[in-house]
Amino acid sequence: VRMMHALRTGFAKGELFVVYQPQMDLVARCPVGAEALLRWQTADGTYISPDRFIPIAEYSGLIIDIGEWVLRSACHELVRLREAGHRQFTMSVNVSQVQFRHPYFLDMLRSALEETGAPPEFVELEITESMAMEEPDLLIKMLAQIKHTGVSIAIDDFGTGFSSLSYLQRLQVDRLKIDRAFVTEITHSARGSSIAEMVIQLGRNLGLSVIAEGVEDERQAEILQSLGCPLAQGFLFARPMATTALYEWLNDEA
Ligand code: G
Ligand code: G
Ligand code: MN
Ligand code: NA
Repeated sequence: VRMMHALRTGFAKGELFVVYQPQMDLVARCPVGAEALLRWQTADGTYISPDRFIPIAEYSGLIIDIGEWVLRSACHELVRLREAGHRQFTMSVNVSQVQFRHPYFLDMLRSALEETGAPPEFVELEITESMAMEEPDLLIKMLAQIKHTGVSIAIDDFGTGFSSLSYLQRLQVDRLKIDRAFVTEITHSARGSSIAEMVIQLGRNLGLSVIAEGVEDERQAEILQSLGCPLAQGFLFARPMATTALYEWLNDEA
């Protein structure tokens, strides 16, 4: 309850901010997009992890306003990036289950796009695999309506749930994100790459984009590339960054 109050006032006081982690084309080794990630630094300088405060934002309902603000911030940043010449750049935004079920989610999405001028075809929403498995009928309907706005959908933490392949085929999603745990395993054992390999193959068979997350070293990147994984994200390439750092990083990459 105390953290809920602190989060509410912290959000009002502007203690929350969004950082952006670049996503890379593994072959060309160039940035093609970014994931927006929420951060909270309290007035006394303490960082609180989203793993701790997002659940609180969810059960208190604060996630509705916070999530809308994250989406708008990310859309706004996408527009700025395009103005700076990054015209093929995509922007991914995490969406919580609570937001997704909210009756005004689609209206919120449409007005965020309209009011920021962000082109929907460069905006992606990340839903988790566990979300994808609850209430399939609602989900299928929602995904169809989101598709209609032009925004694409990625399944985050893919491989950690147990969605069946036939179910996945029915979902209108565009991208699978290989969970960090499976990327870490790649170099840890002889069969360590089997899940990553399976997801990459699955993506190819279903015509979906695939991105590996949590890539921390060159060996992981090389193996992923050799397995045909087109995209990657992780500390090897860049950490999540505030916008000024992101622009500097992009200039250095160019
Ligand atoms: O960035 P970091 O690894 O600390 O994020 C921890 C978790 O918080 C991740 O699972 C990430 O998806 C989630 N997260 C980060 N930003 C957001 C956000 O804006 N909305 C939601 N719903 N989850 C987020
Ligand atoms: O669940 P989700 O994929 O949204 O979480 C993304 C989180 O993973 C971000 O909070 C980010 O800080 C973290 N992250 C991104 N790249 C790496 C990495 O290479 N290693 C580790 N350990 N964490 C990472
Ligand atoms: Mn994510
Ligand atoms: Na993830």
